[in-house]
Amino acid sequence: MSSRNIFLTLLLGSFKLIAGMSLSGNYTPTYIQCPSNVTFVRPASEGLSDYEREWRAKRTPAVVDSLQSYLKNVNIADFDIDVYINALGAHESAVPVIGFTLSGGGTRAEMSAFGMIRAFDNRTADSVNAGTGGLLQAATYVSGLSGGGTALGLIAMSDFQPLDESLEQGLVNYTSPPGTSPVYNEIASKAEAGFNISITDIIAIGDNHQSLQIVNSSVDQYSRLWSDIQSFPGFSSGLTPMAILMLNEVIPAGLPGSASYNGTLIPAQESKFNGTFGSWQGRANAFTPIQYIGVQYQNGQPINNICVNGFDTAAFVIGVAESQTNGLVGQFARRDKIPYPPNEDVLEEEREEAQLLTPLQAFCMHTGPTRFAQYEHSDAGLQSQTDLLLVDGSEFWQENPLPPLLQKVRGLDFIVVNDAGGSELSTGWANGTTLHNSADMAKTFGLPFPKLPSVNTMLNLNHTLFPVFYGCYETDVPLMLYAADAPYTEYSNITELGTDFDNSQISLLWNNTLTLYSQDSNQIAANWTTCIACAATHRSLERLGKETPDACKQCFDKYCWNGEVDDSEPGFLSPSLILDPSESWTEWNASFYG
Ligand SMILES: *[C@@H]1O[C@H](CO)[C@@H](O)[C@H](O)[C@H]1NC(C)=O
Ligand SMILES: *[C@@H]1O[C@H](CO)[C@@H](O)[C@H](O)[C@H]1NC(C)=O
Ligand SMILES: *[C@@H]1O[C@H](CO)[C@@H](O)[C@H](O)[C@H]1NC(C)=O
Ligand SMILES: *[C@@H]1O[C@H](CO)[C@@H](O)[C@H](O)[C@H]1NC(C)=O
Ligand SMILES: *[C@@H]1O[C@H](CO)[C@@H](O)[C@H](O)[C@H]1NC(C)=O
Ligand SMILES: *[C@@H]1O[C@H](CO)[C@@H](O)[C@H](O)[C@H]1NC(C)=O
Ligand SMILES: *[C@@H]1O[C@H](CO)[C@@H](O)[C@H](O)[C@H]1NC(C)=O
Ligand SMILES: *[C@@H]1O[C@H](CO)[C@@H](O)[C@H](O)[C@H]1NC(C)=O
Ligand SMILES: *[C@@H]1O[C@H](CO)[C@@H](O)[C@H](O)[C@H]1NC(C)=O
Ligand SMILES: *[C@@H]1O[C@H](CO)[C@@H](O)[C@H](O)[C@H]1NC(C)=O
Ligand SMILES: *[C@@H]1O[C@H](CO)[C@@H](O)[C@H](O)[C@H]1NC(C)=O
Ligand SMILES: CC(=O)N[C@H]1CO[C@H](CO)[C@@H](O)[C@@H]1O
Repeated sequence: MSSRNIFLTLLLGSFKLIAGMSLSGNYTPTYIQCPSNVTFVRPASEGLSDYEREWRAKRTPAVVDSLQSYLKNVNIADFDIDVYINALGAHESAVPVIGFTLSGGGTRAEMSAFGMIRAFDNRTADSVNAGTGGLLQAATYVSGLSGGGTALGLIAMSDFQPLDESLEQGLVNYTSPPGTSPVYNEIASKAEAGFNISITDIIAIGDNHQSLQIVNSSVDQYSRLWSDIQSFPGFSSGLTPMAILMLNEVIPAGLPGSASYNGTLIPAQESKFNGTFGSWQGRANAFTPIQYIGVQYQNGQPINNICVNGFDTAAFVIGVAESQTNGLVGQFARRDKIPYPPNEDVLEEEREEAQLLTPLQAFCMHTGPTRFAQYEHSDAGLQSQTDLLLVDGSEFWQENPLPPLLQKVRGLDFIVVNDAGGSELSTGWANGTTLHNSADMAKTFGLPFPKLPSVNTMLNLNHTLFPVFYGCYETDVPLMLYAADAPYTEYSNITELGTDFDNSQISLLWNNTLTLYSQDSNQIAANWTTCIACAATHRSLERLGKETPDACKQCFDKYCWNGEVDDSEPGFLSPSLILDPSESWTEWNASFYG
């Protein structure tokens, strides 16, 4: 993964491999006869799928067990954990539903996303000592988008193996491989089999080859499927959270709903483990099993009963989710909003030389067969399409994959929003704009969202430097912990396209994230980690009709936004290291990369 600076090199020359190479074919889907016992498309209006409901029934008792040990470690004063845990045993519907969202933002967001998962993992001794470890084990959902989706892909495909182990085993590997690599055979083979090839495939193969390995196994990483996750021991027994990727869809040019010649981007498709692919709102309003997304359906059925197996390789699915992060050719989907990148001519030449039939625009996003043609529950425009165009989840001026976790049918009580987008301020720090974008989208779709302060207020009250809670004093919305990436022990505003980090640099960046989430083991903010536990259990206690513990009331007073407004013009955010303000960015930069 993360070999982004070699992207162009690999792109040029890649398709020349098509002629005369021996093709391994592992990444290539194959045509099969459709299984007869599958419901190919189901309407979103049916609510959670049977599978998700069954999985939740397995996850819930594991969440209760995990909460018990997490709460014992955190210790909320004068709160009887055993009484609470017993109450949950008797009232399953009161068990808190906790989720994490991992933002986009390229390599920098990947580092932050890994650091966040690690910071809440009870298998990370530092995190347990700092008072945050264990919340991951109590979480039900993790969603990711773009860079955060890449990180989540690795994590989920390892069945939530502890990240320190993945780092040690070389799965988290940010060392650029030398020169061009022969893996492009894989793409050529897929093209020869008649599938459209796009930038997504190149990213899939170029970026995801290390992270999808199984250490000491001969299993080919490119043949591993996204849908394999449903059979992993941790996931299938309800011991790890469900991972969800957020993608975006483009309405093809010339079709109803597309306002532009170049296609119109629309949001919030989701693609989640075990399974399903589709959207709750927007246009699909339906879901389809991800195993069978490689062929066109009509009216909810594959045409001529022909299906495709192996289209949903993990590399490819993650590739779609991160297809903007390549930086050089990314953002094509919104080319109607920004100028073409300068290298378009080169791309076009390559495409022609390789005799790819895919038009350039389609080449720049995944163009695949639609599964919603003539499907009565989908939008009329989508029903009339033959292809579905998919792009990076971040390409809708959003960075935080919140929509999947805001769905009322999932009933989220508490969401930790890890925002490492870094594109808002020129220094690479956040000002809250993309969180507002999520709130706007939620409003459009009628999804619950806590009230937010304005961007100016967020900056003036330091909400993007120190994590903060939203929604504590509201009902019917999930409580939200908003944590923008900020410099605690390291200037983590590294470039989105960064590569070539060794393991010790990665560890330093992960430590920055842990320091943020634990507020340096509560040294920066007294009782902070207690407050996370308070927020995680708050809605659950409300459902049980229990009083909010005094310790929680006190910490909410300190760390929840209480409606205070300061809309004055904020100063420019260019913070020093919170733990060591004397170390300038220049000094840090020299020593970190030195
Ligand atoms: C469908 O049938 C196949 C073959 O009998 C079986 O392996 C598979 O689990 C079944 N799938 C479902 C969704 O029941
Ligand atoms: C972490 O949590 C899981 C689930 O509650 C538990 O089984 C496991 O023993 C815990 N591990 C550690 C190291 O605390
Ligand atoms: C990381 O990737 C580089 C380049 O692809 C490779 O040389 C190195 O062996 C990998 N590191 C580990 C620990 O696997
Ligand atoms: C992989 O194999 C090597 C050499 O036998 C061994 O040292 C290492 O522990 C193995 N790694 C894993 C994760 O099994
Ligand atoms: C579509 O992209 C082309 C190429 O950059 C540009 O000339 C054109 O203005 C775009 N169309 C719209 C409607 O934005
Ligand atoms: C490939 O893309 C073109 C549009 O660019 C589309 O017409 C065609 O149906 C696609 N083919 C497949 C196999 O998805
Ligand atoms: C916040 O970021 C957005 C997006 O980059 C920018 O347009 C806006 O001017 C910024 N506002 C402030 C107050 O920093
Ligand atoms: C914001 O943080 C800065 C740096 O830590 C501090 O100097 C300032 O007083 C804080 N402002 C508020 C309103 O907390
Ligand atoms: C991690 O950060 C903490 C501050 O929270 C610091 O005390 C510790 O030395 C750091 N660890 C490493 C390995 O840098
Ligand atoms: C931390 O919480 C404890 C228990 O509620 C309380 O006694 C103490 O005053 C709090 N400390 C601060 C600095 O708020
Ligand atoms: C990172 O942030 C610091 C201030 O916090 C700033 O001085 C530096 O220029 C930023 N680095 C980059 C690459 O933007
Ligand atoms: C929609 C779908 O693929 N559901 C599958 C999820 O995983 C379980 C367990 O492997 C299967 O039984 C379901 O068919």
